[in-house]
Amino acid sequence: MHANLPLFASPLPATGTREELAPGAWVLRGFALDVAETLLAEIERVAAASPFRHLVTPGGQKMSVAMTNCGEVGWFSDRRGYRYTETDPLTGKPWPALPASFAKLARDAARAAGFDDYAPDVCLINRYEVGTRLTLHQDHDERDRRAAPIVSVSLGLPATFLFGGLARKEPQRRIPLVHGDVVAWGGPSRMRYHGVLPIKDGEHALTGSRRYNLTFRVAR
Ligand code: MD3
Ligand code: FE
Repeated sequence: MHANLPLFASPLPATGTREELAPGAWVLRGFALDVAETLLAEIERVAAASPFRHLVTPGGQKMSVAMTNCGEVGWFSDRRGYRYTETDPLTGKPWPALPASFAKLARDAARAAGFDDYAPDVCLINRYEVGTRLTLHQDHDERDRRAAPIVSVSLGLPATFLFGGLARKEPQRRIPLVHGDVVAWGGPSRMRYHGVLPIKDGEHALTGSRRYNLTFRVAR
């Protein structure tokens, strides 16, 4: 034990720990830390081809999270509804390919959470500024929704993740997520309600005043 360890408890579990929040829902602390700079550089490349944009919900609300995608399809929303598309409606071109570093991280993380041979066909990239939030929702636009897990990677500013139940009204746990944390949600947790509280003001050495989140899915 180091002599200068603080006497107060650390507010977050240490890097390298693995916690099962509920059956099939795993938090892998710091799992993406050593590839974070590579992931951020790839986000820049993806966004140079398919820029971040604020999508409009079917109800006509502009989302405060800015989004783009890479992979065989991409998640999209407008007044006509939520759906996956093969081309980026903004550019008319196919979504940028899933970088090899993304595919490897998603596969390794899924395996660490007990899901073998994970091969996502899409990565939705969310960009949060200070104050940006994501209201409570379920991810139900994927064709094969019960079989494959979702893997999510947090980069940059910290966030408080809301982890609810299978009904919107169930109480939500608050899970702090920091740079490098990975979560994998499959099996009986795949359809749980979830969201992100407004991002607090701050600065991160690699992302400035932003948070990025990668969510890998098997959409079709
Ligand atoms: C729990 N993104 O893009 S990822 C989303 O931090 C989304 O940007 C959040 O929710 C973010 O749809 C949270 C973690 C996540 C994703 C899907 C889940 C958690 C989940 C599905 C079921 C339960
Ligand atoms: Fe979601």
